[in-house]
Amino acid sequence: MVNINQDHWTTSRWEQEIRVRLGEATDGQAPLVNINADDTREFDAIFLGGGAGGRFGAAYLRAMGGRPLIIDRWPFLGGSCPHHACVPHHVFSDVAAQLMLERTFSGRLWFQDMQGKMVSIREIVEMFRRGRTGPHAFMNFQSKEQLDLEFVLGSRARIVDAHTLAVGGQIYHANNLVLSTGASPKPFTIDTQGMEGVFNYASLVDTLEYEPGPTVVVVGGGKTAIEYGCFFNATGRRTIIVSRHQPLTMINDAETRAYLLERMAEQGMEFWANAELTAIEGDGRVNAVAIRTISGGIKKVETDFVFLGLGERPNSQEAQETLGVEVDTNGAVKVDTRMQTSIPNVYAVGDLVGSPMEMFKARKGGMYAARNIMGEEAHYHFKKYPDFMHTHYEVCWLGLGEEQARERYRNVVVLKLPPDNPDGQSVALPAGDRMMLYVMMKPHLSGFQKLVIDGDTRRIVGAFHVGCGAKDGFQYLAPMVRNGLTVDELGEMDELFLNPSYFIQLCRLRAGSKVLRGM
Ligand code: FAD
Ligand code: KPC
Repeated sequence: MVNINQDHWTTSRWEQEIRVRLGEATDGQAPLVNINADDTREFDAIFLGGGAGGRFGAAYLRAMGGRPLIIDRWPFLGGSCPHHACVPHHVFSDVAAQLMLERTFSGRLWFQDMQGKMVSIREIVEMFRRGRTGPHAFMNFQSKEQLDLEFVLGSRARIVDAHTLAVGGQIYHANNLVLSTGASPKPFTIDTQGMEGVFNYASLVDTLEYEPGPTVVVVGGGKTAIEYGCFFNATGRRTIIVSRHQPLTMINDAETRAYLLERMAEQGMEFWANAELTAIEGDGRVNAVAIRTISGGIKKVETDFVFLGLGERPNSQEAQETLGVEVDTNGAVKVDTRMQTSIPNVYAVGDLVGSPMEMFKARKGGMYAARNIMGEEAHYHFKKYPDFMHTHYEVCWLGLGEEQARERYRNVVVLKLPPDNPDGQSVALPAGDRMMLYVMMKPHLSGFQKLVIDGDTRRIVGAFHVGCGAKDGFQYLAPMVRNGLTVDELGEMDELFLNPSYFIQLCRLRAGSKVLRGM
């Protein structure tokens, strides 16, 4: 066992180490141990899994004066997010947005002619695979040098009991255990074992070694399916989304959904809804799939690339078998508002405790577990949250959609851009950052935004944004809306004009009237 506690590696040194370790099989390697031998205290908690939940939980516990230990099978901290989830998803979504711009203005201004041009998926995946060790290295550097965290990395841990873990021949004890082992892609109903050419978000970035052909079939209708589908489409490939239900149901406003679906169709996306992939054909490598369509007939599609976006399943099996923690029907570990499982001194956080599987929930769950372990009584009351996804655009939403608001309030007022009018498609608004070329040359692609208001109380009850750059704003808008933000208060704010979301100025234009009117 090599203890690197007294070494102070730079990010470059970390990157070098991680690259070597990722190139080798994880099991069988000597773990990377960073333990302060001079600290004789018992660990307050072992965090099993050093992803968003484990790392933030450990950092918080340390900040409170406690002693956490993180154990992770990967040679880096940060977990799925930088390795095969949020970070590649954002790389691919950036590529999709950029390529939509290139294709829309193909041959105009300085844009190259993109007619019939297919961009390499493999090159983009390889670029990410090389680049991801940068964020990995920073996570280790920050955790050790700035957050003063102790950890054991690069080797799978085995749960012995509620206070004990075994890693690489060593035993580690702690007063508490925080399970933060995340989730994995859900298996498909069809057995795809040994069939090359079938990918999920993890295997895509870890194993793609060939250039996919001109047709991509994506299975699923959730965020990952649509986001990755838009990326494949933007590379110039025919992209068919096969979903059992209607796509984009997570966006709870019909007009916003319609705007997105129309624009995706314009980019060439094909939605085969109420359909099912029934067979994957090929001798060791996929060459075609069979799809039962909405009409009940079976259609065969030739393809060498199938992407499964079926959602995730919590990695709870080992904790269930060894500790007996209670899980729900989806395999999510059951926790109370203090993040305690059914077993004393065992906590669980992050994707392991079920949906929504989002970074903020994993990180905050870790923080609440830490506070409780450190003797506070702290309850995580999960609230409605702002959400986002990518198509070729960035899409943000919070609160009630217009239809939901009309069911609840008798006087719903809507402020939106572009406005309803017979030439609606040609209105060059909203006009915001990264959308200005569309504004000038293809106005109907310049985005969509909508504020839903209860006209009687003048309170904002919902907000929707399609375009680019509004995500930051939505983070801060959400708690204000929860606290009763009114049109008048929003109209008082100072906009950084031109800004991606026009909510402030739209509110100011109407706030003067006692009886609110829409626009
Ligand atoms: P993880 O980060 O998965 O950490 C679990 C850790 O446990 C891993 O490091 C693993 O190595 C370790 N582990 C498991 N078992 C063992 C064992 N036996 N021994 C040792 N170590 C073990 N969320 C957002 O908020 N924004 C996004 O843009 C976003 N994009 C996403 C895109 C995709 C494609 C996917 C799939 C998810 C995305 N998410 C996004 C969700 C986000 O990635 C997760 O919510 C988050 O990573 C969960 O963190 P976690 O700590 O619960 O799990
Ligand atoms: C590099 C980066 O910020 C994305 S990965 C974040 C992992 S963690 O900070 O542990 O939630």
